[in-house]
Amino acid sequence: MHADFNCWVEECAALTQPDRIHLCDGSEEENQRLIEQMLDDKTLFALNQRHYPGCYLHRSHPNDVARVEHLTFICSEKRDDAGPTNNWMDPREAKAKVGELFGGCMRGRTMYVLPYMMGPPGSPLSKVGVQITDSPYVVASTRIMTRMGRVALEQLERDSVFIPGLHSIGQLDPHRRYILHFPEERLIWSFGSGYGGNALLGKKCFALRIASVMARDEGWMAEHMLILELEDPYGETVYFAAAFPSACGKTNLAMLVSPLEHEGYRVRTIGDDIAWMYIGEDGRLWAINPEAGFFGVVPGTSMKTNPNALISAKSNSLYTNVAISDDGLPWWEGHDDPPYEPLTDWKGRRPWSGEETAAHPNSRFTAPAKNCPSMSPRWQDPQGVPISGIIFGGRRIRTVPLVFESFNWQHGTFLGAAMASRTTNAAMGMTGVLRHDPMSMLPFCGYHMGDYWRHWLEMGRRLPNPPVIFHVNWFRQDADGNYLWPGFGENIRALIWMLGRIKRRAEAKETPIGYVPTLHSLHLEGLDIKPEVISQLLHVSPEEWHEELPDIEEFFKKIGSRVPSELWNELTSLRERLEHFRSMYP
Ligand code: SAT
Ligand code: MN
Repeated sequence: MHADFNCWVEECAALTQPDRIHLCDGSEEENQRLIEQMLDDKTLFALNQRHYPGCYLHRSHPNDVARVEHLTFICSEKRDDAGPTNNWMDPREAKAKVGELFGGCMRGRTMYVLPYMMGPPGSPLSKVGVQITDSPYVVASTRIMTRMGRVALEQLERDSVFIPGLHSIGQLDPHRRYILHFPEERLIWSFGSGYGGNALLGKKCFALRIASVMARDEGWMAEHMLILELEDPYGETVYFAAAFPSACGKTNLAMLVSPLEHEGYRVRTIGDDIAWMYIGEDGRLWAINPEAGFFGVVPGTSMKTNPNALISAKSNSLYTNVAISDDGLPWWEGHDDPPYEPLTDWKGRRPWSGEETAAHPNSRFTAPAKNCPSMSPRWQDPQGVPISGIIFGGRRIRTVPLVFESFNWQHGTFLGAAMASRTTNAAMGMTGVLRHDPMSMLPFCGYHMGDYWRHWLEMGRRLPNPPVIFHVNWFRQDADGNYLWPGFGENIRALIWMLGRIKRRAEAKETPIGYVPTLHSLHLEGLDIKPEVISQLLHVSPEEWHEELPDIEEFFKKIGSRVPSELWNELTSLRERLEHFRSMYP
């Protein structure tokens, strides 16, 4: 093994003073031993092994149920390089302050060393991480979410480069909780939380925050995007990458069950959360899914909304913070069955009183991707898949049509930069408030947002054959607050229109915001929806869009002087197009 690896382990051991060190090989036996141990100390509870073989419930500390954006820091040398959307801490100060918390924190505990690989073996984009942790739950989760153990060690032997990450659950004290990223050093420190997004360092910390910095420096992209394959009736496939904020349906879209399968339209999954993308020799953008599992939101998941997710989590999966029946069946709000009786709620209270939700709103399943019936045969292709369309979306109740197409890459980048969404339970804090979430990367971009946008524009200039950029909104409501669009499987109708645009056969109407489907260009056969509703869904109101402008302007001003002039120009052009439209159709 390379010296750096040993240095890293020794350095962490010297700091945290564990009683034992265990280097994880990722094997079945090792996993079984850990599970036994967690069952003994009640970190895990077995689910009904007949219906859910190899599945377990974990109850987190009740104050440790989501990402903590206010405790997440980018510790770049210069404050300005973290930008106004990130919390910043001076790297030396961070190391002193949090180093003190790490000091001796693993006394009496085992320190696990997890070599893991992000990306399929043999991919030019795959990268190794080595996470140190004192949480067996994190070990078991990382084994599902990444390629952990032997493959990663082999890769390390060939090429000693890895991203180090140090994690301890500490005392799970929210006042002693820090998620730190050192972008120049490519280092991650996470203290005081066992929750996925804070503790599975391969995911948001490495594959997005650190990787976004590496991608900027090396000329590729690390994005908060699902990747899906759409097959059409001619058997041709195209690939989309889609960015939606956390808990806005990325997993559902990636695993969509087509209501038009009899016609030959079908969706398959490549990934549900993160895309690493590079420019291929053919001048197209190619994407891999760096992960090997799903960390999905449980509530609302049912045979109706996402059967593939349910099937994925039927075996060898972890459930965190769901409710459970006496015979070990998991239950959550939005389950196909009515609540089992008696039910034990996510905090372990039996019977569930019904005062609070039985499952935590951000309860999660951690499931191996290979369990998922909709995985594409190409999901582990080392070259990745060529992306023909990029989709941005969020939760918007008004203003934003069901689907529209940007005029070009620069305009599409502007759409991504200006996007906003209502907040969800995936992070601690207020839910349901509209906030800007550019490219759904607000909590995940490891550097200055203005520079990130510049990188997007730069990538576009370097792509002879760029994907077409679209924007969607499944969440538009009527005046009474009813959703206008059925969503879920029917979202394929928007995908089919996008495919038609890529293949230059679908019609569109040019509007000030971009190309919007004409009524008849959407494939709506078999869908019981009134033409008036479709018109409402596709409506572009210049007044409503005009009201967005000050907001976008204010957001760009907040990002400051590093906003590329191209995006300011796009804002000006949008304003002019809206005004022109209003003067023509007063
Ligand atoms: O909680 S995670 O950060 O892992 C998932 C998400 O919020 O997107
Ligand atoms: Mn996510």
